[in-house]
Amino acid sequence: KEQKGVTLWLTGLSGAGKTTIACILEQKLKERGLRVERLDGDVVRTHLTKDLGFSKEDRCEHIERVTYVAELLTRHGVIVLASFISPYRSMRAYSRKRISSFVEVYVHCPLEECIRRDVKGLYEKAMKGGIPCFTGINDPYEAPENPDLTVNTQEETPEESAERVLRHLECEGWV
Ligand code: GGZ
Repeated sequence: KEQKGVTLWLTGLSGAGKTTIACILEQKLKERGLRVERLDGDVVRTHLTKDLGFSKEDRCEHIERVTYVAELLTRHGVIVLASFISPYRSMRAYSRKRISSFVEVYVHCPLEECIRRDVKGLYEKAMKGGIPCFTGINDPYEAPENPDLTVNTQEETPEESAERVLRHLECEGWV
C-alpha cells in the first residue's frame, strides 16, 4: 500500500518541546517502516535560510522556503515533521494553504515555564536585552486558534505528547 504524505506542523515557543517531540515521533514512525523527514527551525537556519534573521519579514521568508520543501516531500509520500516557532497565524495559514495534507499541532507551554527551563539560556539573554526580537519576550507569538491538536508540555512528558500526536495521526488515517 502506498504511503500517504502529510506535513505535521509543530508550532510553539522556543523551549516548548517541538524538537524533542518531533524526534520521538521520527523514531516511532521509522520503526513502522514509514518514510519520515524532520525539518527543524534551528537546523534549517544553518542551511536553506542561513541568510535570514528574526524580523517579521525574515521569519516569513524562512517559512515560505520551508513550506516549499515540505510541500515537495509531502507530495511524494513523505511524513514531514516540521518544527518551527512560526509565530504568525498568517504564515501558518500560508503553509496550510500550500500543503494539501497539513496537520497543525500546537505545542503549548506557558511562557513562564519556557523561561524556567531556558535550555539554551536564550530567554535570560533576551530578558537582559541581548536579543532584539525574541519570541515571547520582545516579539509576538500568535497562538493557534484552531489547531488540529494541542499538546501541553507542562502537564505531560514529551513521550506522552508524542503518543497523543501519533494517536491523532492514526485516528485521522494518516498512519
Ligand atoms: C526566537 C530564536 C531567536 C529569536 C534565535 N526568536 O528554541 P531554539 O532557539 O533552539 O530554536 C529557536 C530557533 C527559532 O527558529 P525558528 O525557525 O523555529 O523560528 S521562526 O519560525 O519564528 O522563524 C531559538 C533560536 O532559533 N532563536 N533567535 N529572536 N527564537
